[in-house]
Formats: sequence, structure tokens, C-alpha cells
Amino acid sequence: MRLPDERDFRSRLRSAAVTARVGLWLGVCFLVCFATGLLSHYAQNPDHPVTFPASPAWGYRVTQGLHVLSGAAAVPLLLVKVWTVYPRLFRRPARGTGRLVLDLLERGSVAVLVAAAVFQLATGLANATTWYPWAFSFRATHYALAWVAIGALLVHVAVKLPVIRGVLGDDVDGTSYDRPAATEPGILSRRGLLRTTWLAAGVAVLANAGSSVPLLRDVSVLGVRSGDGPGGVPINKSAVAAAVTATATHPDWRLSLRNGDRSLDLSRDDLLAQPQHDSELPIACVEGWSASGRWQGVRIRDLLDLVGIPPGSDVVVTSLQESGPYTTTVLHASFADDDRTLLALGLEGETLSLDHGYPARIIAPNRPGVLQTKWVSRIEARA
Ligand SMILES: Nc1nc2c(c(=O)[nH]1)N[C@H]1C(S)=C(S)[C@@H](COP(=O)(O)O)O[C@H]1N2
Ligand SMILES: [Mo]
Repeated sequence: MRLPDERDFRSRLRSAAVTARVGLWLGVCFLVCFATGLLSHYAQNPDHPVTFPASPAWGYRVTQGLHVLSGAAAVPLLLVKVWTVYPRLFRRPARGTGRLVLDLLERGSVAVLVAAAVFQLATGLANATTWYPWAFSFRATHYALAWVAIGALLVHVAVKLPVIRGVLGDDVDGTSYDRPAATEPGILSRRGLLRTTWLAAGVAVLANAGSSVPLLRDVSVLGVRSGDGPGGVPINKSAVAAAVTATATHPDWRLSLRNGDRSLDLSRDDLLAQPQHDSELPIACVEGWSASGRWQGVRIRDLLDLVGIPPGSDVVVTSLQESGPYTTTVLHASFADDDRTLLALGLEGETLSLDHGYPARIIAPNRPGVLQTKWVSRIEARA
């Protein structure tokens, strides 16, 4: 068996004229993914050198929705792009040391880019379907590889800029940048291939969009957990899965408020006796779905006042849940002081369901779902 040769690939669809047009949109998707991903990562950091704002309340819902949808659109774009260029893998190595080094550098940067892109899209999609077939931390790895992907992308664009400008300035059927062997007409025209690609990207977006856009739920085969749950809000982790059923329903449950030596324990009835407020706020899961609800409960700021925690303080929220990464979270001052941020006791006028965090949960505006801590047991001033 012999290795394929670049000249074996004869379809004129495999042309830089197609590659660059698909690549342009793939680059746009990657930039959107990168920017929204950085924002999401920052929002989840315990330390915020620059204040993360609580407004607009729907901000994170939109940026995280864009993150998942641009990632979904990138999948067909990447497949088509790689298909159009993959014969170049079998190009003969350049002659002469200088050109060989350049050649290897270019191939190396493309290899890094493709590997990082495939990794990001595959892990991101798996995450959106809540399938974690790996042992590493998703967030740390996805974040680190995002820098690799974007760095390799910038190098790639810089190296290819002359070709990109050449083919984009020319007709899509132009041949000046084609490989000499790429002369055979395909079953599609180049325009036809591009239209099919845009259509595939559109389908990928629609298949995921129902996770955030209620009107699209019925067409979103990949939009998991887009539908039900008490009060129309999906359940992420159930009380059984978090092993909190016994403690969350126990009559001795108290919310413990602490500020150094000062502390106060409140039962659910005590909390219901405090001034109650309504907040219309979304839960926007980092895994891609989001849903809005009308929550009822006590303002976090009012609770902090009870133990003398001054405005401008970050607080730490602890859950009854004993294991897992989200059992304690930092609620930064910008959220803790916001009037819309509640210790929610109800949803849509009903008692909060056990799976939504009964007896009490955090709900704050413009915040990743992972930080909307359920089954809260303690709120204290951050040391
Ligand atoms: N204690 C605790 N709180 C939690 C979680 C959890 O696993 N444990 N999951 C978080 C995540 S990832 C999301 S998206 C929201 C979902 O809230 P819901 O299940 O009420 O929709 O709760 C957050 N609060
Ligand atoms: Mo989540």
C-alpha cells in the first residue's frame, strides 16, 4: 500500500477559494466562542480584580447562548474546511533547508490548530449534552486549550493572509490558487457546496438553540433539558443525586448567617416572616441551556444587614451538599448588594421544589448557573 499523493485528489471543490470562505465564518465563530468563553471563565473565578456587573440580568444568558451556538455552527464549518484542504497533508516536503523549516512550521501550526479546534468542539459538545467521558477538569482544560486554539488561529491567518486576500478578492470559481491537480468538476458547484455548508451550520444552530430560546424547543433535537421542570425551569442536579434529601427536608434545617463572632440561625418560617420580594431572573447553565423564572424570597442584602455585614462585602455561600465542586461559592458584592438577588424560597408562586433547591437557594442576575447555589445552609462574610 502506498501513501496517497496530493495529486490523487482531483475535485475542484477542494480549493482555497472554498476554504477561505468557509474559514472566514469559522474564524468569526471561533472569535465569538473565545470572547464569550473568557467572560464565562472570569465570571466563575472566585476573585474579580475587575467587578463583574449584575446588569443586565440577561447578559450571561445571552453570552453563554452565543458561546454554545457559535461552537455548534463551527462543527460543520470545520469539517468542510478540513475536507477542502486535507489533500495538502500529502504534499511532498519542500526542498532546501530554509523552505523545509518553513514548511514544517506551517504544518506544525496547522496541526496544533486542528487538534485544538477538534478538542474544543468535541469537549464543548459533550459538555452541552452533560456527557463527561473524561477525568480532567472540563473548565480548566477547555480554557487552556482556548488560548492554544486562538493563538494557532492567529498564526495561521497571518501565514495565509496573502492567499486569503487573493481568493476572497476573486470569484469563487477562480482557479489562480488551486492545486494543479484539482480540476475535476464535483457533483456540486463551489457555490452549491458553500450553500450546503451554510445550511448545515444553520441546522446545527437550530438543533441547539431550543436550550435557550423557548420557541425553538420543538426543533432542537440536541437541546437537552430544554423543556420541563417545576415552574418551567429545568432541573440540573436533583436532590437525590446531590444526596441532600434528608438534610434538606429535615425540620431542624436552619439558615446560618455569620459575620465573624455574630451569627443568626433562621428557620424557613423565620425567612418567610422577613419582607418577601419577587425577581424575574434566568438560570443560564454553563452547559448551554437557560430558562427564566419568577422567584420569591428574601433579599440577600436584607439578610446580610441582620448580622451587620456591610454593603460592598463579598460573601461565601455554602450548600448542604457535601461533595462536588459547587458546594461553596463566592457571591461578590456587586451581586450581594443588588436588589434582585434573592435567597429564593419559591418559584412561580409555589414553594421551591426540592430539586430546585428547597428549602432555600441563591438566585442572582447575570450569573452562571453553576453559581446559583441550591440547598443553602450558610451565608457568611468572606474572610
Ligand atoms: N448545591 C448545588 N447547587 C447547584 C448545583 C449543584 O450541583 N449543587 N448545580 C448548579 C448548576 S450547574 C445549575 S445550572 C443550577 C441549576 O438550577 P436548577 O436545577 O434549579 O435549574 O444550579 C446550580 N446550583
Ligand atoms: Mo449548570
